[in-house]
Amino acid sequence: MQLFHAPRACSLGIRILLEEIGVPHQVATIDLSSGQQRDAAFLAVNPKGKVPALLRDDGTVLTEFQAIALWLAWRFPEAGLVPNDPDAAAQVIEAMEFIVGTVHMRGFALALMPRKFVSTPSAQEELRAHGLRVATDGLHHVSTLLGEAPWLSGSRPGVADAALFYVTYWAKTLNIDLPAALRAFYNQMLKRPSVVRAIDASPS
Ligand SMILES: N[C@@H](CCC(=O)N[C@@H](CS)C(=O)NCC(=O)O)C(=O)O
Repeated sequence: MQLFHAPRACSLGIRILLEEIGVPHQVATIDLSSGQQRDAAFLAVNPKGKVPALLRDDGTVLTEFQAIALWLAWRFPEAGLVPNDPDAAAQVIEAMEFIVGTVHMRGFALALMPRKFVSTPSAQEELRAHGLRVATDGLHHVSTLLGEAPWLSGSRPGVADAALFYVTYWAKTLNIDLPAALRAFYNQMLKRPSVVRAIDASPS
């Protein structure tokens, strides 16, 4: 398998899942800052011009964080990345969808790159502030979902935790004050060999 990944991007979460599973894989680094995601070679892999994209051993490509994360969880059930019980699994998927669909796409995406959406400096500032509010409120919501538990996905970090890690990683870079439960989560994740390998192996 080959993961198309960009340093510090949401594909970091998929990289962590591949490391948690321990499956051999290659990583192709896409330089988003130079616009490599719009090069013909990458658009041939993912016409949407986004990471993560996962080239599987049968030659097919899977895109979208949640689809890739769940495919990995189901393809490698021994890794325990999603609960077997349908009710517990649905709750984990609900949390992952909220983190990716809302905290990332409607929060951090606007806070980090307002110029992609509006052109004037004042509109960009307004959008940045709005994105930060959505991201911060969303992180507080996820913190209540986590409560006293160490992980969102069950007895070990799984699909929702991989998503939570990359948004808390972004929160740290923006100096957002994390709720205590998320600070504890983040610090525990940083101790995991999978996370150390995924971060260290990412050129910055
Ligand atoms: N809905 C997609 C979003 C992926 C996404 O937004 N990826 C960003 C990096 S975090 C990207 O590739 N951005 C490049 C661009 O938009 O040009 C998913 O869940 O995988």
